[in-house]
Amino acid sequence: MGTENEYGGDQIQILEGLEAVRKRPGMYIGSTSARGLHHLVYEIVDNSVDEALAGYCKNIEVTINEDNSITVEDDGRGIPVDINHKAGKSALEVVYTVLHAGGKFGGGGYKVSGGLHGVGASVVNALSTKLKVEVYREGKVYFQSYKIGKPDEPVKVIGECGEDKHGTKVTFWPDGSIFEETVFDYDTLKQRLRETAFLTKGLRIVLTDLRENPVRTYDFHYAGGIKEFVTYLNKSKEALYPEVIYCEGSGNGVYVEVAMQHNDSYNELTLSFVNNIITPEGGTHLAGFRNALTKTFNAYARANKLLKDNEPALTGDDIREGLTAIISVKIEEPQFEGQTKQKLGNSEARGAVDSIVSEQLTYFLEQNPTVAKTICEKSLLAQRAREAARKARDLTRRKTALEGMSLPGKLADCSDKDPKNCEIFIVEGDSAGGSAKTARSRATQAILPLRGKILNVEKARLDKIYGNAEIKAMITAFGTGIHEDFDISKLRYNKIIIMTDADVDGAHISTLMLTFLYRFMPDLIKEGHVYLAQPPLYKIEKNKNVWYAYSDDELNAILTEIGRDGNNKIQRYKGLGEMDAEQLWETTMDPEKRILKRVMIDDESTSEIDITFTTLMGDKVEPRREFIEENAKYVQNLDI
Ligand code: 0RA
Repeated sequence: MGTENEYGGDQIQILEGLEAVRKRPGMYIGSTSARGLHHLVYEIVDNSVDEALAGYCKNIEVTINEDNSITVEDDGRGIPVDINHKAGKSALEVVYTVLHAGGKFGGGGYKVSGGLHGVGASVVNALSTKLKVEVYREGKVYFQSYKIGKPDEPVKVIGECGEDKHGTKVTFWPDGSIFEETVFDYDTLKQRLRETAFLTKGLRIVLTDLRENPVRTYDFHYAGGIKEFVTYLNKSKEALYPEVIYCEGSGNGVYVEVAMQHNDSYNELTLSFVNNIITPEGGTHLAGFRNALTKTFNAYARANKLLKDNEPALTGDDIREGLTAIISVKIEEPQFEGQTKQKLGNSEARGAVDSIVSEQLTYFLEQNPTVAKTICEKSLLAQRAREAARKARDLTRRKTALEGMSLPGKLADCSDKDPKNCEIFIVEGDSAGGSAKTARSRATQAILPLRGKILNVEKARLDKIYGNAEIKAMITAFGTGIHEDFDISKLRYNKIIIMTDADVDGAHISTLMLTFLYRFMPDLIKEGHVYLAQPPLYKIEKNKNVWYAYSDDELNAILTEIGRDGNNKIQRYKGLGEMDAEQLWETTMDPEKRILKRVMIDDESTSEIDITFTTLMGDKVEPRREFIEENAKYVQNLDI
């Protein structure tokens, strides 16, 4: 260094900027958990995606190196290296050291980095112990390296490359004193990079993990963009027609792309994006889409006598039953609203999406009358089921109003009426339910035994779901209602604990339960109220001492400690029913001793979660077999 700038005002500002990032990393990347760690990669990749959106970059390679550093290389124009006169230093250095410098060069175009955390390269640099960048431009290789965001030297030329080579290569080492964890997860990156590739038609993204032997690698490249995204999301479902409906156009300065296809399930999966950033809470673009869809299908159905004049209009819910859709808009200055800034606010997006979808969907339906008829018929069935479900629900509501809150007969409720202190165990089978009722702490623990397997909501329509006794029992016990009636402030228990046998059947029942909760009361999961109990797998006895082991590893550790002589009596628990009330309390229910696993979902993972549930619970066998084979290595103790 040793330039005059070192002590100049700019330099001091930069150091203050980096210091601010390191003091409050959460403000810049959301958190310092594994999620924040992975955000570093997305920040760097998003810069390269911007270059792709500008039309200059076709390939991005993301590599997890053996030492757990990350390298991102693109074949864009290369970050400019010439001296930026205002700053008195290389533009490259400015990009990596000045907060919010991204977007200052070039100008124009849509920027991915305008998004939720889109804070850019300087933040990644500030949160890395080391960062190196190489730029390939005009036959030269430029280089700069940094430690905790501070350049080691000015940008210099370190070699030559072919005249036609161009691009940027960055490697960074996340700072272990900032992040709770510094190990990158291949599957997390894979999922997000796949999504990015779907959203950027034609861009190739290659992910490689050099930590594994053999090396793992995945190549994402979708010429069809979001059309292929819809096909991917529907892969474990039965599509109702072969075409993916696609609308594209620009209006009000908004570039709009929509892709959609119905499947034979009863769930809607609509994902909306702004500048490649997912908007979990939707916003104006989603509102415009929904309006166009409802309007267009009703007009078509009426005009073609699929819906008679005296019949009520189809609702948006009817038309969206079984719909998988992607809405992707690009805007120069997106405005994010709502508490978590996950909702698009730009009003011009509503009109743009509405008019482009209305016009192109109307044309599509006219050109494809068979598809149009299939969708209208499905919507009419949904309308009838919804009507039947409404009647069933009104009946329950009226009953509740007349008789007051009538709790299910099988529920052994707790005496404390303050939900904060209360928990409910959903227990597999009447016999385990009996032990649990004896074992529990009556004041705060309620027990609801369920008989056998609950209904698979993935394969049932609303009216049937409302008629199911086990499901009704849960709904009334929880107190929240479901769907549009759902009100979390009425929740009667702070913890909902699913307690099943530690075997395949138990795992199946837990999955059915989670499917129900995810589809009908997702906020219970999102707000952290849902838990899985962990009953022990083994009981070990020796000289009147007792140990419990919750995994095979733990069993081995205990045996090593107490000695593997013939005097141990080891018991393998096949089910909750084999434990007496006292054992069940000690091992699984006592808040002081038990292990609970909290079920968590991430707003950004909606598509993978949906795929997991439909793969596990839907009709198609082949995707399920593949899923189980792929994941089998992560599952221990499935059964003995
Ligand atoms: C602005 C202008 C130019 C390139 C870039 C930005 C650029 C930034 C990044 C970040 C990661 N990869 C990138 N690739 C390119 C080029 C301006 C010019 O060549 O005239």
